[in-house]
Amino acid sequence: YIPKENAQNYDYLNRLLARLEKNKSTGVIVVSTHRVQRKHMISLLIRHNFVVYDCLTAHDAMRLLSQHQHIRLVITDNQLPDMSGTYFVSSLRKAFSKEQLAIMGIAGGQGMLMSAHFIKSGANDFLRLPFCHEEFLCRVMQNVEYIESVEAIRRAANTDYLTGLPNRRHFFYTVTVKHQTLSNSHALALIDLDHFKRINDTYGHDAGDSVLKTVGRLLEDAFSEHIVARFGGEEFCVYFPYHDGRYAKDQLDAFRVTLEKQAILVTDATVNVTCSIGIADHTTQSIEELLSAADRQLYCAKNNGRNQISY
Ligand code: GH3
Ligand code: MG
Ligand code: MG
Ligand code: MG
Repeated sequence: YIPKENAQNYDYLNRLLARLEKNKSTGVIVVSTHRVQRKHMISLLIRHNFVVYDCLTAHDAMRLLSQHQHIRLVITDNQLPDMSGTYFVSSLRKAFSKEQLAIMGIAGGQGMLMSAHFIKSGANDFLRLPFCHEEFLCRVMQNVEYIESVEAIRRAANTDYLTGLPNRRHFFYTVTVKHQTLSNSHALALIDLDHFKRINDTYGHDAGDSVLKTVGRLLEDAFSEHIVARFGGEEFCVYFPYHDGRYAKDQLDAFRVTLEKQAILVTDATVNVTCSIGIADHTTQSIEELLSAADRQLYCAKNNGRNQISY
């Protein structure tokens, strides 16, 4: 729906087109027992490219949410066959925060407090029936865009800007969660590039950056089944949630040889770089303890002449 006053505004139209493209991968659930009103909302959403799920009960909606990752918005009526809309909202909030999933309550009639009830139960928004198309769509877009911008901020906060790998903060978060749910063996490897300062000094900082990107990509390719992160500077980390140090050592030794042989193209030269690796494993240790043990091993690898693993 393009309002007349925006028909000649190309900036607006471009944004709208981009939005319509994004909507193709955005799921919206509509829960209501009112057939006419439900079909009406669904047809508006479909016309705007959303992937729409048509639900009669709160339980149907909950099942869909557990099956599909791309749902960003739930629109719910207040009178559902299995529970009230506000109860449904508070149940959803136990599993999804306001930043993960937007919920919009809808209700008609004289009950002026309905909007407050919905919002107190955890809804992001409320729309009174009967609604006008444009307000409905504006609110839908606004709620979906809110969830997307929180996702974008979260992604940026968890990613290392240079290499695109998870950063130290994200690494700790993922690994701590994994560690709590696992009792099997696990191992951690710290990988530090050798004499990296010389690369910066000889070829310049941009060349150093290219080398870091290449090493990040090589690590990502080699350890895609494990958890790789850039720890800071020229230091990377691989966590093996299901394996011991012996396994990690074999894998990393192969990586060490690959890296040693790899000619890395920078602006007008090719450079070679080696790395030193410290590995630690122990089921009973906390991640912090594991990390300092790996760091001690890394120190040994450096002291013993670099381009080697210490375990
Ligand atoms: P060692 O073998 O003992 O590890 O020597 P090294 O030179 O690798 O270690 P050192 O800690 O002395 O120097 C690390 C260098 O890494 C210094 C710093 O300028 C460089 N560095 C850290 N982060 C970046 C980055 O994001 N980009 C570039 N180009 N260089 C970086
Ligand atoms: Mg150093
Ligand atoms: Mg180094
Ligand atoms: Mg270092």
